[in-house]
Amino acid sequence: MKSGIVAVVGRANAGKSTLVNVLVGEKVAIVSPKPQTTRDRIMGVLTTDDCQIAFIDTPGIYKADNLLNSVMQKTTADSVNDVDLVLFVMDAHEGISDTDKKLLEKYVRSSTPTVLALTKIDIMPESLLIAELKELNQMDVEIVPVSARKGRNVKELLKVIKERLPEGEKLFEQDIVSDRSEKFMVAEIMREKILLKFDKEIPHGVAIIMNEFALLEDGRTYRVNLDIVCEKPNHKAILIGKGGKAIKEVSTFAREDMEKFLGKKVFLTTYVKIKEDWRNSAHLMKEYGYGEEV
Ligand SMILES: Nc1nc2c(ncn2[C@@H]2O[C@H](COP(=O)(O)OP(=O)(O)O)[C@@H](O)[C@H]2O)c(=O)[nH]1
Ligand SMILES: [Mg+2]
Repeated sequence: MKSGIVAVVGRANAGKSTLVNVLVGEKVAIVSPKPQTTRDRIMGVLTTDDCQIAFIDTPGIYKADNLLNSVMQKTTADSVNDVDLVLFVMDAHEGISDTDKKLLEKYVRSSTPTVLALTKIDIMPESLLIAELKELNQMDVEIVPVSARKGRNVKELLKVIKERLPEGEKLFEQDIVSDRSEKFMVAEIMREKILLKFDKEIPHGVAIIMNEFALLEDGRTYRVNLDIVCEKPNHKAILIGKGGKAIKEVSTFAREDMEKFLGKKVFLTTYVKIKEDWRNSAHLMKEYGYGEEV
């Protein structure tokens, strides 16, 4: 059987997490239209009759402007060491820049096999895709155009990846789909809804702290109590909204998705707190679980 570890890299917002979720067949990473949605390295595992592939979703590549971002960059860089294959994801509908090409070249020249996924083909004209394929033609890399959102050509991509992986035994148990706990995903779902609802700096300055994540005795209900940590008093005011309207709305969305994810009822309580400039505090970041192996 084929077995291996695949690092998923590319620019922020390229569509890496969406693609990993589709490849694995379950939601292992949260997705939003904003860059820097993924803060940690998250592993999603696909096990079939003839292969086991562990995809490592990464925060992606961009310029770091605070300590949290630098830690995320290091996470991305570390992830490509000791893997069997690099899956480079490019947002094809955005167009391909020289920077993209240079970055890709770096991976292509390395000793690790690299596959390029050109994604978001559902929202671009075919003529642009053809032009891009032509432009990338001289590079020594297998290119697979896909749409993660529509599930187009994902099977083909999987086939190309599989062909390039070594023969080996399973590294993980059959039924493992992620290296993250349910508690972690529930916190991430809260963060995803905040990313979807609020703009600009607010969601990027938010961390979620889980105070309680417990299955009640009835076996059907989780009690979830969490803090939404933000950076400034005016952020707190916006997060809560007039008469608590905003936080109520976002909590309802989060609860519904948590219930779907856990397959149980969720009793969710949230509290908004301020920790000024936590993204530049090594000790607070550690407390919130960033930059450390889990
Ligand atoms: N139309 C379209 N949008 C996509 C596709 N893949 C991802 N997106 C969107 O692109 C945005 C960024 O996706 P995400 O997976 O979070 O990107 P990441 O930062 O690389 O992990 C989200 O709004 C996604 O819904 C796709 O195949 N087609
Ligand atoms: Mg992501």
